[in-house]
Amino acid sequence: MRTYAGGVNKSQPAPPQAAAAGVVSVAAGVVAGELAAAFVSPALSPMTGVGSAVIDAVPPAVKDWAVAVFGTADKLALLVGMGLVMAAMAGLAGLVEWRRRFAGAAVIAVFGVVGLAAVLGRAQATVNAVVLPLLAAGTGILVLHWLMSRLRDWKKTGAEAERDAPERDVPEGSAPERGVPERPAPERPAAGRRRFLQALGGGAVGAAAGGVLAAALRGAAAGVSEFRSRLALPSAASPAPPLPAGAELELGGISPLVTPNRDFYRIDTALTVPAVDPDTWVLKVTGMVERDIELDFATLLSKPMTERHVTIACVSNEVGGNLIGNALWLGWPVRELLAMAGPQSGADMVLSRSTDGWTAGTPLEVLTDGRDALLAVGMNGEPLPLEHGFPVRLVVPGLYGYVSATKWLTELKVTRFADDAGYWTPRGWSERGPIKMSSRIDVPRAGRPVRAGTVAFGGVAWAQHTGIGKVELRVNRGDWQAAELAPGISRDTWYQWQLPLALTPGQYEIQVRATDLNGARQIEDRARVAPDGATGFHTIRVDVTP
Ligand SMILES: Nc1nc2c(c(=O)[nH]1)N[C@H]1C(S)=C(S)[C@@H](COP(=O)(O)O)O[C@H]1N2
Ligand SMILES: [Mo]
Repeated sequence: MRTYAGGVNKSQPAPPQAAAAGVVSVAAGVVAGELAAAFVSPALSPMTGVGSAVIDAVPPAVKDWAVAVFGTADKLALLVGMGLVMAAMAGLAGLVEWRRRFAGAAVIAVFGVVGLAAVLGRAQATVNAVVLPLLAAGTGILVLHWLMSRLRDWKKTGAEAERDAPERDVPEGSAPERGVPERPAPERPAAGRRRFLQALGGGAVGAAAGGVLAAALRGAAAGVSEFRSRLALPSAASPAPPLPAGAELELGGISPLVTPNRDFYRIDTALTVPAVDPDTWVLKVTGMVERDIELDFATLLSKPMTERHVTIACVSNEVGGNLIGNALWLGWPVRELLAMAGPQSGADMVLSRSTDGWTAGTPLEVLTDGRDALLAVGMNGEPLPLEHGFPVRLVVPGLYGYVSATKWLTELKVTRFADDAGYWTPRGWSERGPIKMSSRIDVPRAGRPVRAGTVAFGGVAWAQHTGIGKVELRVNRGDWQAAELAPGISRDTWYQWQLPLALTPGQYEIQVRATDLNGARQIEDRARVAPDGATGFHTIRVDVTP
């Protein structure tokens, strides 16, 4: 009887292999999410997000019970419990997918939504936090689709083989007709089975290997994070002056004067955030120096520390872009370390190197001219976050990050521009990278309509190590109007500005420009970010509605 020609018999119960396919698929998805989190930032782990959400949601009585029963293994118990629930759901996903295509995918999508809800509920919800649960669910669905098609092929060929077997019976003695090619035999069930099991095994081994890698990466980062959270920073011998009154404008939507660490832009080439153990960390000063120096972390912390606000920026920051941030840095002036080493005459560059081999070439002059170029250990009152260079990084007022701000710092080689080049220089970026003066409109947000009347404009302007003297706006290329400029923290930081404008309904083009304390004006001509930083006026279009 051919009741299911070529297909799968839906009335048959789903084979147990379908459940196995579901479990392997979900495992692959979870591992994809965890691995991506381990690379991008452990704080984004979807599993941790869900686990934390469970902990938050559980009533205190249940928490007490869990601690009483499992003691310090309560977190482990939670993870094991989550694993069991997920495995059961995953098996179910496989079984229902067998019955109805996409039904299992829908179950996996529910995992994704739960993960999403968990990460969105946490304080540090960023774009990446949203991407990871989606990546995990997408991977799970793809793997499920792949395994189920192998499983269907196997079960189908099994069915076909049975069905076709009598037809292919050739009467004994009669040789196949010459010249007529034999009909290709349907794949034997054994081959289909082998192919499915290979796929299942491959998926399982891949997920396990990825899981081990993710766990190793997280383990290393966790050890260093633990050290970091216990670390007490020394107080500053030279504390930052208090913020001048009025430096922070009261204008909703403007960038905060000091950028919180969790909002601080992050740029680097590191695929995984380096986990540098401060106990074994040393900073070497080498090259054209009278004395090589090795400085360990405890010695660095014992030095008289300077604390300063410095606004650092990325050369890839577009006009109006957000690859810029202002933080309170704590560190030992790098000029003091260089003075101990004694640079030789002829040296004009310091090639700083990170633990992962990245380098920046900074003019020796800039590091020794008295500005607050720091071997920084603190950022906004905390040890450096791992992403921002823990335990030690360079912060140099006035230079783009790619020629100065080496994170996970491990070596300073005193050398010459003629002999050495930082990482980005041979890749099409300038040897020297002073930050170009620029200004930005933060409010109103570009593209967001505003009500007619008095419209508050505000933003930031920067000309590091020179300082901003004036910020002006113009409407539809009319006359420049001076904005209120808040007192800057120092010439090494950005300044806030604001200007209320009376606008009637219509469409407007608003532009901003800055002038520095030497009277030099921001460059109007547009330049791209490569090779040494963008120029041009930040220009926004504003729709004013009645
Ligand atoms: N080790 C290392 N340090 C680095 C980089 C890098 O790729 N690797 N990028 C630099 C660049 S281009 C910039 S703009 C700043 C950014 O610092 P942040 O991520 O703390 O904002 O770090 C600099 N330090
Ligand atoms: Mo950068």
